[in-house]
Amino acid sequence: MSKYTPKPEHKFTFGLWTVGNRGADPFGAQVRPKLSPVELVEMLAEVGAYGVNFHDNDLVPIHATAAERDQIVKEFKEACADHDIKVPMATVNLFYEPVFRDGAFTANDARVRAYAVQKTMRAMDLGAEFGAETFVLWGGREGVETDACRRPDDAIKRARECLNYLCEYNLEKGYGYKFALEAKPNEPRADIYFPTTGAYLAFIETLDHKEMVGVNPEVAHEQMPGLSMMHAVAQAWEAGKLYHIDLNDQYPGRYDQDLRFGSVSPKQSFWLVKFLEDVGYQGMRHFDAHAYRTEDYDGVKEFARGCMRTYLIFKDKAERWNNHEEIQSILAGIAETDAENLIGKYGSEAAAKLLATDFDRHELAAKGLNYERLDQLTMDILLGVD
Ligand code: GLT
Ligand code: MN
Ligand code: MN
Repeated sequence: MSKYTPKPEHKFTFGLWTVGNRGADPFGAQVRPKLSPVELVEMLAEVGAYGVNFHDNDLVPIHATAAERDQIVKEFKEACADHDIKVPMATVNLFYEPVFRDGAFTANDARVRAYAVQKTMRAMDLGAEFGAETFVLWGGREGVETDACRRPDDAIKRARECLNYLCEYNLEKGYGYKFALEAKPNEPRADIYFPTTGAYLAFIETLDHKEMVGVNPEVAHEQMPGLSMMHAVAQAWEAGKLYHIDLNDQYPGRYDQDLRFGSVSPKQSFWLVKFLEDVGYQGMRHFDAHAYRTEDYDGVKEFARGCMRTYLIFKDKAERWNNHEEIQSILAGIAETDAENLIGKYGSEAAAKLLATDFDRHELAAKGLNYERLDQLTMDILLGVD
């Protein structure tokens, strides 16, 4: 067993919609045959994943009768148990059906908003049957093509009303879910509300049960507009709000590509993995990506294995980075030692002392920082020559 072999403790998960993606895009039809949820669980077990996540309708078709639903749930539970595959996260599809063409929680028609809340409550019931602890909400349709349709602050108020309602339902049912809100700037809408993880972090503070709600940042969604995923993740982590993460890859400035983790931006992916490992993130490492349209299901397995392998390679390299003598000595040289004395907590005396201090800005600016060397040492590790 190589050190890059996935193990349950790595908490690698995939959505049914990821390995089950059939390669359709806006310009072309599906290229892979449909696999059932049970077959997908078998595949995930084969490649060594820890868990599987699903939208309500990935598992139970929207037109299923109550009896069909129960049968599907029973079979899927058995498959998960037989293959030791967990269901750590559940979510709800509020974007596919035509009824959500104007949004779900933010739609102008109050009946659509109510239907969206009802559908979410039922999806929460479904996830709870599998012991899911995180409930992701991605508002893909919560946006506009034209701002003539509503004031964006009304959309925010409506989203808050729905979230508050769902938190109460969570409490009343005793489900113990943590909600994880997933941002995306655009696609499928021209503009989506709450376009970044930072926007959601600010919104969460305005909720009735903010302790129950965090974020689910996705690499592709931060990198589409050219932002740093790692910085978004760090802010979420520092705020105690990193409840889930969607790992994949993306060329900036393009449509949402959901490419294999690490396949486009290995350096940024390395910093991301290093961050998660350094801070001791205990949550799921969920790959929200899919295989190229060129692939058959062997290619899909290659894709899934590749996501996990790349994560583990970066984890290994992060350890190497942390134990690298020269890197550590450069870091020690740039570490701040006496910030406490210089700034510390505000007080009249301390402020007077600070105002009276002489700083030699030329001397401060003259000190080389050695970041070029630091970065090249990082590159050497990443390129496998150190
Ligand atoms: C959809 C989207 C993803 C979300 C999923 C959860 S659905 O595939 O592109 O980013 O995480 O709703
Ligand atoms: Mn995406
Ligand atoms: Mn996602």
